[in-house]
Amino acid sequence: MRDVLFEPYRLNDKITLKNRILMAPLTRCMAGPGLVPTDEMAAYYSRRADAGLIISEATIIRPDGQGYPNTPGLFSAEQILGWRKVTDAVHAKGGLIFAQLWHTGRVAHTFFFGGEHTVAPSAVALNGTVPRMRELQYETPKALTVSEIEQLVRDYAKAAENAIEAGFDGVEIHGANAYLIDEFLHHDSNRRDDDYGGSPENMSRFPLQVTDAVIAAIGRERTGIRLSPAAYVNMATDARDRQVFDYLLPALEQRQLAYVHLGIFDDSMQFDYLGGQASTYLREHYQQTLVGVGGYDADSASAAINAGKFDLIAIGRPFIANPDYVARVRQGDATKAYSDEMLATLY
Ligand code: FNR
Ligand code: 8K6
Repeated sequence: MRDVLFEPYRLNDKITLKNRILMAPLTRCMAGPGLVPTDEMAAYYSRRADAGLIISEATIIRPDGQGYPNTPGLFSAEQILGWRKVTDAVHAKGGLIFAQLWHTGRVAHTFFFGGEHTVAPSAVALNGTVPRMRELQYETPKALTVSEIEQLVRDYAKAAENAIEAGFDGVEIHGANAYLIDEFLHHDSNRRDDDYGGSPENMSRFPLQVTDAVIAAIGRERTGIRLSPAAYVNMATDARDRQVFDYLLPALEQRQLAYVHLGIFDDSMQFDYLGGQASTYLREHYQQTLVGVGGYDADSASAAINAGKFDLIAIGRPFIANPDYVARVRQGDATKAYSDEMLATLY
């Protein structure tokens, strides 16, 4: 039954994966000064190069996108050179790697970039404090002007070009987990009454503009997107959000992306307003390549793929615990259990 995981999978004319196991994007907060990827990061990713596709840890597109310490960037020449070492190391072992492009929106903090304010669709603050830096209270963001939104679209496209220059095989737009793009897609964080808010079409406008700009920069074959139709973290639930994703998913389907990737920690969660699991909802509205994630092991992932629930599986925490995750599953060996203490080192 697990055999399905080891079948090659053709994403499109340009990219074929050697198996269906993706390494999920995993923030590790281990970049060096200047948010430059390190040699240790290159070694860490290359140890996992037998994944069908590695998605990098979320990587900020510009300074005011930073919401956690030492997260890598893709906006300076030094960062591009640092990533080049990572992509070279992964390619040398026959792997493929996409960069996850990130702006944290209102989950950013001026502490990290020394600016005057954070930015978001609307001036609605997140309640709470930055994880592991409990003294930092989230700030009320400045609502973006239309010209600032247009600049952000250009900045995503530039980061995508930088990713290709750094040797990445493509990019995943981080449109999930209550960060900037997702903030446009939910009523809790988007209270705008202009062309970017108030209706499913308007709330989808910025995510689609970013997608189109990235496609124009690097091609649809090299562009994926991660989405969280369920507001499950850093966001209040609003049943009207469902209509936004009902509109967005067919619009993304028309663009024939490399894939759509669910963003969630536990895909067994049920959401009334989505009619059940988030992955089931996505499959009902999106027929092209879909990546599932969230609490799966090799058996449950194979079963879900065989049942047509999604086409590829992303594995997160087990990949932190087991650099040789793919080999272990292939051989039927036991995998080591993940624990949070493992985040302290980059093995
Ligand atoms: C994550 N996750 C995550 N998601 C994302 O889109 N970008 C990111 O940078 C991160 N970073 C991150 C760090 C850590 C330490 C964890 C545990 C998780 C979410 C991750 O990609 C995945 O969706 C979840 O971990 C659920 O999958 P698993 O771990 O159950 O296989
Ligand atoms: C909530 C969904 C978004 C997922 C991003 C989570 C960010 C996790 C931060 C991980 C922190 C790792 C800290 C490592 C400590 C290093 C100590 C030397």
